[in-house]
Amino acid sequence: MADNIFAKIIAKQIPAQIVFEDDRALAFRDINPQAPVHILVLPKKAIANVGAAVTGDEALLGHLLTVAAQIARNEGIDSTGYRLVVNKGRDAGESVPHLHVHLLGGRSLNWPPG
Ligand code: DGP
Repeated sequence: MADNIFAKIIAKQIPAQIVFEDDRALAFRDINPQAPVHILVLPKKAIANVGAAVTGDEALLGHLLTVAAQIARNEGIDSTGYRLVVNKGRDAGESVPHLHVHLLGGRSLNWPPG
């Protein structure tokens, strides 16, 4: 198992506010929310970042988006809108080496991002 904080959350070794789980994905509230709704959607498979995804991961990557959309409906932000963000590497501010999709909503979000 990869030794990072998200791998430990997936393994239930450390707690998180989980909002969704199935055999392929886990979603939980971000510890440092940047919006009223800020949820991270992860594959259970250890993929370090989007650049490390390989042929065969396509369905899993698509699953993360449909899970995020379902969570947005559950959170009541589908009609007002939301943003999905995947940070990759230093310039994007990626801080945890396990692929994760940020689901942000519940307020008006600036564009372009900083
Ligand atoms: P990124 O910068 O894209 O790698 O985003 C990592 C996010 O993970 C950041 O918004 C804070 C969140 N985070 C880091 N450690 C923890 C943790 O232990 N628990 C939870 N729930 N979120 C965490």
